Amino acid sequence: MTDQIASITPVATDLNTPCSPTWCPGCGNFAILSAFKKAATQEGWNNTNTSMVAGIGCHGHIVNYVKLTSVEGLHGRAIPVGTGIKMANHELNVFVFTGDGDCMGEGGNHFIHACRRNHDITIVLHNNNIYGLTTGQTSPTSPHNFKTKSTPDGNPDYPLLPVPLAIASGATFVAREYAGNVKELTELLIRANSHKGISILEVVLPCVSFNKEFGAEFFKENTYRLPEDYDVTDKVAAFAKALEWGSHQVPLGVFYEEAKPSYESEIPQLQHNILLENTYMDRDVTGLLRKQG
Ligand SMILES: Cc1ncc(C[n+]2csc(CCOP(=O)(O)OP(=O)(O)O)c2C)c(N)n1
Ligand code: SF4
Repeated sequence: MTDQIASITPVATDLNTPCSPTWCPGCGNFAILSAFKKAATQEGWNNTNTSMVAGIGCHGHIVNYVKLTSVEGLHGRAIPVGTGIKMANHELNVFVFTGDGDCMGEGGNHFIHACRRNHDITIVLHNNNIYGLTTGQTSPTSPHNFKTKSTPDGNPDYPLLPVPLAIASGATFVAREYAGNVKELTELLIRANSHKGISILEVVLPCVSFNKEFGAEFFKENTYRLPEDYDVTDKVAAFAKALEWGSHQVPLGVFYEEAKPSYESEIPQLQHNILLENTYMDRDVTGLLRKQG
């Protein structure tokens, strides 16, 4: 951020806010909050250099518990708010926190196009495979035959898998972590933010109140780490790994990474200074608006 804007923005001295989390005891969102605060403290993310955006859902409450400049968008619309912030000031670190309902349902279109455009932002997708805030309905990532109050006879739909969708849509950094692995998640948040281009970080987490199928036990028993010799630049292999989901078969780690110019780095108006500081000529546009006769 430029000196002028920094001088009028008071820097938060710590990341705590007066709000206490209202999540259910045992909710995986606590671990994501903890990892994000650790990463922010380590990297010096503060309210002059970092912005948080969240969608609507339990995940979205995270913005209330970190003292950084933030916006809680409409349900499904967190990503366009995040890309808008990045366009206005591309020097900011921009984190979008979204849920499986928020991002894969109403926000699905935004997700695909943000991946395709390679905006230089980080999307943290809190995937608990259910609508938590609205008290436990089937979401786009819920498994086939999954029973919830909205599908009491079993989910007739098949799930969307965010990792292969991100890779297929053109994302240049795609990873998955379990919320309970706070150390690894902290490192991934830092790595995702330093990647130039879009970073999709799917964080699988328990919703202890409404999803009894994917609890901490499930993730403990069924996740494994991608091996050290795994080649993150091999897109075809990444896609095959990304399709793995099931018993003893949920890979964690970085699936895919590609060096490619970010959207912002290719926009001419962003090459000299941030858009917020551009001066505009006072143009007379009445001729443009006049009806051609
Ligand atoms: C435009 C709009 N559509 C639907 C809703 C209702 N709504 C609020 S949160 C939510 C689902 C949240 O699920 P998810 O995004 O997975 O987040 P979680 O609560 O599980 O963190 C829905 C459908 C809304 N608030 N606004
Ligand atoms: S309903 Fe689920 S996601 Fe929401 S706070 Fe409770 S445990 Fe967490």
